[in-house]
Amino acid sequence: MNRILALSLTLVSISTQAQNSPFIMAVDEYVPAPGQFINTMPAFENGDDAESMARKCTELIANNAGLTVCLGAWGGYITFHFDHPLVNVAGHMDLYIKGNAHVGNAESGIVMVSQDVNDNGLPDDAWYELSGSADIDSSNVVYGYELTYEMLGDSLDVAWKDNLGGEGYVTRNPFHEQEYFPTWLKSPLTFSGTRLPNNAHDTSGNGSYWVLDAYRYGYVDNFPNTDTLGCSFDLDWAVRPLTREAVYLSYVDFVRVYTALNQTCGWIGETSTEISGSIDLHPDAELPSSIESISLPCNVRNTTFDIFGRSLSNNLSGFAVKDGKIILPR
Ligand SMILES: [Ca+2]
Ligand SMILES: [Ca+2]
Ligand SMILES: [Ca+2]
Repeated sequence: MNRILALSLTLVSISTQAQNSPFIMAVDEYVPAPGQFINTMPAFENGDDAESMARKCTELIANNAGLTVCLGAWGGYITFHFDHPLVNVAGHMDLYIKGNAHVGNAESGIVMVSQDVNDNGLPDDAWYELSGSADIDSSNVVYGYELTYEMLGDSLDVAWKDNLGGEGYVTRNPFHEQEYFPTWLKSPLTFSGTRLPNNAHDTSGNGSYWVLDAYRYGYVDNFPNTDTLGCSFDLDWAVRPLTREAVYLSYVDFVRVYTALNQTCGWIGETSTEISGSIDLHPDAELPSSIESISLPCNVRNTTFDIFGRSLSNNLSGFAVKDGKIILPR
């Protein structure tokens, strides 16, 4: 074999090994609500703007970096994408998302998904929510919730008012001295979405020990990362945010996570979802060939779930979480 032929064969074998990355490629948007870890996870520095803050989030959570971004109080969100569309494989969970929950500290966030319908590479198309267990288990979920945060001055508690007549503060505490309002964003700051019923209990009776119960399934930062099934999501759960009508999505291009609880737990402060990574559970699945098969509204979900909301057929034994990193099978 001559050297040129050997070289070309090597190139062919490299190109056939090229495959989609299962990890987040980049963060598109980071719009947190106020909170005690805002401006520190990631750190705001003078001159930072929305673009540079999103880039800092990319450095923290893309490519299995395994560090953590804080979304702040209710409504705060992050949007990210992979280097390929995420395919909805029938009968299987499609997406795993890492938070930093431990048992008794569920700071649950809702997942939204979107297709780049106008094909401009930006997350500016219709959004759908992945319906979690509270939609079934509770009559106290608020859909169409809207909340506005207002900065009252530097280093003061941040005021909020909602569309139900409620109001309160994201209160400061002695452990975190920086500004709690996201410095690069303008006040007032309004969010809309779904509000989950409060999950916190002061089990001590004197405010010293708070427990935040996990919901059964379907939320980020709700179970420890080692519970791979509990941290996984099926695109078959997609619904229209207000009507909760099920929508069949054969793939999505963008994923968003937002803090779904509006509660403050004494000295531990406001509840805020954290995210520290995500993986596509089947990065080499084939995209649907027909454009007609995309986003057909329907009223019936195709997959059957058990009482815990888990697909009766799933394929999640292939990876583990160790030292904050996701370990994929060889
Ligand atoms: Ca699926
Ligand atoms: Ca958390
Ligand atoms: Ca778009």
